[in-house]
Amino acid sequence: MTSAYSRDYSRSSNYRRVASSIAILGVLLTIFVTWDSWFILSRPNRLVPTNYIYGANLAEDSDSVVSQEGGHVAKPDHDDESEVEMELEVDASTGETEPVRNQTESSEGSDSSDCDLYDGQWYYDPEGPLYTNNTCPILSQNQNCQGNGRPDKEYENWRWKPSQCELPRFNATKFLELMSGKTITFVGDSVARNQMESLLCILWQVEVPRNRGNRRMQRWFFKSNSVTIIRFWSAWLVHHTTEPFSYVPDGITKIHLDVPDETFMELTPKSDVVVFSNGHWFPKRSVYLLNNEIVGTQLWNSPENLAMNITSTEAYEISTETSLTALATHSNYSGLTIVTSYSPDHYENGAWNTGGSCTGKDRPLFPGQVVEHEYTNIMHDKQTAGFHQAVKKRTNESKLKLMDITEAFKYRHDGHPGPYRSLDPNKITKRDPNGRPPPQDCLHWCMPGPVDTWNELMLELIRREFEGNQNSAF
Ligand SMILES: *[C@@H]1O[C@H](CO)[C@@H](O)[C@H](O)[C@H]1NC(C)=O
Ligand SMILES: *[C@@H]1O[C@H](CO)[C@@H](O)[C@H](O)[C@H]1NC(C)=O
Ligand SMILES: *[C@@H]1O[C@H](CO)[C@@H](O)[C@H](O)[C@H]1NC(C)=O
Ligand SMILES: *[C@@H]1O[C@H](CO)[C@@H](O)[C@H](O)[C@H]1NC(C)=O
Ligand SMILES: *[C@@H]1O[C@H](CO)[C@@H](O)[C@H](O)[C@H]1NC(C)=O
Ligand SMILES: CC(=O)N[C@H]1CO[C@H](CO)[C@@H](O)[C@@H]1O
Repeated sequence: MTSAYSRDYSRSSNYRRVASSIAILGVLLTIFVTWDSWFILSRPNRLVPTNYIYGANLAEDSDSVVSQEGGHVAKPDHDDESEVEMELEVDASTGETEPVRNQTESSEGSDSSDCDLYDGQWYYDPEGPLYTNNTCPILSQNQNCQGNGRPDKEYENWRWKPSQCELPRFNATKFLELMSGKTITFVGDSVARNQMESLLCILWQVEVPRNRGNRRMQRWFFKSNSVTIIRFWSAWLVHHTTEPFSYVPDGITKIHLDVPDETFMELTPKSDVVVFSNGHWFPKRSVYLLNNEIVGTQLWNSPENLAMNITSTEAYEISTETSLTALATHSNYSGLTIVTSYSPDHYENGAWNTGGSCTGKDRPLFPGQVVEHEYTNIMHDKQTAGFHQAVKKRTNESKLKLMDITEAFKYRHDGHPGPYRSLDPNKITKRDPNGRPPPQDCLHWCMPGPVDTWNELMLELIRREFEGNQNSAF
């Protein structure tokens, strides 16, 4: 810890570039920079009240984070604020857990090959990002923060340092070699797309892929090593329909929590790596079913369902277990499944449509500054629980890993587009005279930006898995 600290201090002072041959200034600078650039991320206990009713609290902000793929905007269920467009891309990966045959979980090792990647701190890296908005032609305009006029840039430079080991800078050549002849598939909502585009941008710097996509999915092929990257949309990971069911009319989404999404069951078993990322659509209006019976509703009430007890967060747990178990017991799947944990948003002092804002955040939070969001913590815990249940049910040779980014990314309130979510030259980027913030996206991540770290973590998981296998095979 001490050595890492001093090493990174020098990087930070580099960055600060406060020319100081004066000793006293240097000392002051040391104190300042040290304090400024380091965060010790402890893992606070999560307080999850047992009798908390989420639905009511979420009625307002749930839709804010919900959007549809392809730029369509999910309309809020209430009338105001329809101008706020959000696309959601959320990754949920929590904790690195290695399933083992006897269903115990691997402990966190202390050597560098299996150190806890999610316990660490952010530090300023003067080397800068892996690509820029000008060198990646496919990044979504909504996450092209620099291209959309965001004035500050420092958020592109903060990198993640696990306490017990190094997280190497993404090596695109290494990734393509490890994935040689293989397919990696991203499944989830707009946060999954955020991560997939980040990966494409990083790889684009060494090789321009061929676009082999179709209407069902995005698909990119890297010829050098025959690597395929696929992404398709599955916001709940389970079967859903809008057709009338029982007393629930047409148009309301019915989510069958115990039936895996048929599209991903068809497409993912052939993959070598599957990356899941979702969660942000659960606050949307919907009706939950188990065994073809209505067991809960979200933002939709009728006299029949008042006593039902499956909330949006429980629905997340059940659907996570369902979808992961379906892969972990599939007779033809032997891949590596990586679950990106729930991605925290940063609407401060309100929700997306009630004055919540991340405007003007230009650096990560300091230790102790994180304001815990109950919903984020509960979603993380529910997802983690669903993950562990799937681990226990696993029957095939596949591997399940939780990429637990939630805690670390609570510190990155600076990493979102904020008001810089479009090219629109007339967009409002400042608070109005009454102090109300402009419409903004505090959920998705700028590219380049913190989301690139997810792929560095993912590469490390893949490396441990594939290199480990190779070593043990010889
Ligand atoms: C489970 O596996 C671990 C690690 O391989 C081993 O130490 C432990 O004894 C096993 N437990 C049972 C009940 O087999
Ligand atoms: C990239 O960002 C810069 C501002 O940093 C901007 O001038 C440029 O137009 C952007 N390029 C693209 C392709 O968005
Ligand atoms: C990246 O990986 C390649 C292939 O494994 C290796 O030859 C190269 O040295 C690596 N580059 C860096 C900067 O580590
Ligand atoms: C919901 O209620 C049923 C019936 O009372 C009970 O069996 C079930 O455990 C409850 N589920 C949750 C998540 O509370
Ligand atoms: C597994 O693959 C075999 C051979 O291609 C196929 O017949 C079978 O239906 C597959 N099983 C599942 C569950 O998809
Ligand atoms: C290699 C292996 O363990 N395959 C199993 C995967 O799961 C299916 C269904 O549960 C089993 O039939 C396979 O034997």
